[in-house]
Amino acid sequence: MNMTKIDTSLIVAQNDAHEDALRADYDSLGERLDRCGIDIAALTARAAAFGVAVPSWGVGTGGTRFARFPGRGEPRHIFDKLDDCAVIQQLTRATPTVSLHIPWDMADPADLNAHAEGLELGFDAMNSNTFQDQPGQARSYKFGSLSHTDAATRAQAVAHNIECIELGQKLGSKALTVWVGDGSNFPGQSHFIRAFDRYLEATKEIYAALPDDWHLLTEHKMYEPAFYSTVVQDWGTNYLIATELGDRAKCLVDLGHHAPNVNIEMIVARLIRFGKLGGFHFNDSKYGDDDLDAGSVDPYRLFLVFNELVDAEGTPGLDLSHMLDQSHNVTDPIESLMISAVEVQRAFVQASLVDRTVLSGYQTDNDALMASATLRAAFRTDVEPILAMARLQAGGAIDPVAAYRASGYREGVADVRPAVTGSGGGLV
Ligand SMILES: [Mn+2]
Repeated sequence: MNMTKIDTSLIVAQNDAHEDALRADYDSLGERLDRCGIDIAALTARAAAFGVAVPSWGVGTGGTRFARFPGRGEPRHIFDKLDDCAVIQQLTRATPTVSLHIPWDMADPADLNAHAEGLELGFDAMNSNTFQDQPGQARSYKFGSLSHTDAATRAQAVAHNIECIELGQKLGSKALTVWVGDGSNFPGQSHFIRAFDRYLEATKEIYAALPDDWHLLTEHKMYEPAFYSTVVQDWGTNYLIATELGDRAKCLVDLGHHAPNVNIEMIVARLIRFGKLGGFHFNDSKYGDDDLDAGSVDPYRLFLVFNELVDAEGTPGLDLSHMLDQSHNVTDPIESLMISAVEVQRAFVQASLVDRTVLSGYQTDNDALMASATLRAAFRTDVEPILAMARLQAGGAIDPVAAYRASGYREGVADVRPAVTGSGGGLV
């Protein structure tokens, strides 16, 4: 059964209106790339094979700590969320998997599998939640979880993470992402060494429960919700954690979780070099952990990150989980996630255009100007015809947002999904 959420004939009709122009643009770009020795068909196949996971929490409207303005037809539960994720995949063909957040998405694994299978979706990394208290929870995370001073609270957080692994095993997931909000708001509130030791001890218990073919992805974040110190605050601490735990422990890089102006692509290269890069949460930011749409503020930085990833292709053991992690406050989440998935895919394809032999020569010769120009030449190349052709060939939409708007999907679900004012935001 293929439960397509958008009528296939509508997508075909939409594509028919754009196809002639696309083929002309594609042929023109193909000729240009051919002169550089690049086969556009091979590049299109690379684009088609690329995927980034949609976070289940992303399809709901986010909020800030000031307010939350609900959108129309917001998903009521994980099955609605999966439906929305299926729309994104159907139109972009770049998001074949969904990353679940527990307990927000807790449901019978058989029901989750059946629903996802019907939508032709898979499950990516599981995300645990020990940064807020859940109804009926015995112990509070107000003062931390895996690093809490109270052993029983740490044990509760460990048990929750193991529960996430066990559910994920039934869904075909292969990774657990752990982000904790643990930290302190005042100098002196927390003993840095003891808090980190408690975190390591607890996380080792989770690692011990990790299946052999899984990764444990730890995610660092400089600040928030704690504003003076954070237990897992930067990539250095994250690297120490992954090294202490073992080979299957890797670092997850959320693009918004660094100090302003930090050279993230260099962090990526360092982690690759030492076998500890595990994956990404893609988003963009201007000031802090803004969770804006990927590539919306600094597309060149996104390109430079992918420049490192493409350069490192073939590195033994490099097996990355790509996920979006955004909060949508003023846009339709489905539209934002479609655009963001395509932007991440675009950075990947642009980075694939870099002539690495030529670049390496400029680096050896210390030709800074031409080395930089080599990267910019790739970044400036408009690869939209490649992305659109990959979508068309896979049954997606040449223009995903236009097709989505023409489908009336949001209006349709708004009729059956009552407005909500609560539910989780998107701060992770
Ligand atoms: Mn994140």
